[in-house]
Amino acid sequence: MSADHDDRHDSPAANGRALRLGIGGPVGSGKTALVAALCRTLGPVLRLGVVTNDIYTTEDADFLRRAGVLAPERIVAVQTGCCPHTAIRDDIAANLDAVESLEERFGPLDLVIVESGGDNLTATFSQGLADRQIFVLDVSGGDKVPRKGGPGVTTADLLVINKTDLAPQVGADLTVMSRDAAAVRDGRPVVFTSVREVPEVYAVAEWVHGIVQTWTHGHEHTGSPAVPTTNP
Ligand SMILES: Nc1nc2c(ncn2[C@@H]2O[C@H](COP(=O)(O)OP(=O)(O)O)[C@@H](O)[C@H]2O)c(=O)[nH]1
Ligand SMILES: [Mg+2]
Repeated sequence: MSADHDDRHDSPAANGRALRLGIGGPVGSGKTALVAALCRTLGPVLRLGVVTNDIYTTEDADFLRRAGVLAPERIVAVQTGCCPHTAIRDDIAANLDAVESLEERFGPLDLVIVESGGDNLTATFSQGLADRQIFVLDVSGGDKVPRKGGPGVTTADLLVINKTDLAPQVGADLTVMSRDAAAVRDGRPVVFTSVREVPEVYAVAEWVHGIVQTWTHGHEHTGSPAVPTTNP
């Protein structure tokens, strides 16, 4: 284990706080499933906190706590009580409070994941809340969705197209989705997942691990503990 690696676990990120990663996308696309998967895969190598957003309930936080993917007190629920996109884009105070309280109580942390309440294709995070964003689409929404674009699809730092296992049932062509996503994303990465079939979500975890390393050290950290990238 390198000296750098020890530093990373004893002190906050070089810029003084954890990377804040927003996960947005339509209701039901698999955001909470992805958060659970990332906690499982990255929990052993990163210090994590999670903030969930629901309109009137704490359903997603409750699900994650029951799943046992992270110490329950590291999962904080924000009840938006309004349009879910408002709470991540316009009036971000409740979410910022939640993120900051996690860092105060459990810091230093490497990564705080903020799951949006789920909305339509237009919801994106304020840059005042999220340093990086993942947008999650769902294959069962149909293969035309990436082509329709929208700010989440086009500008998110990573586009995740989930539920590839359902492609045959809904007649979705993943090649079309891949081509159309590439056409509107100007080189930004796209990853296809089936959280159900491959719950370790290796490619997404590797991408997240990389952005945390860059955030913490200012560059990809070659001595870091590896995230498994291949199926066992
Ligand atoms: N078939 C299939 N179902 C999935 C997959 N990922 C999530 N789901 C299911 O889709 C539903 C919605 O997932 P959830 O994570 O709650 O979506 P969210 O509203 O975006 O947070 C749940 O019943 C999940 O079990 C997947 O890869 N394949
Ligand atoms: Mg959810």
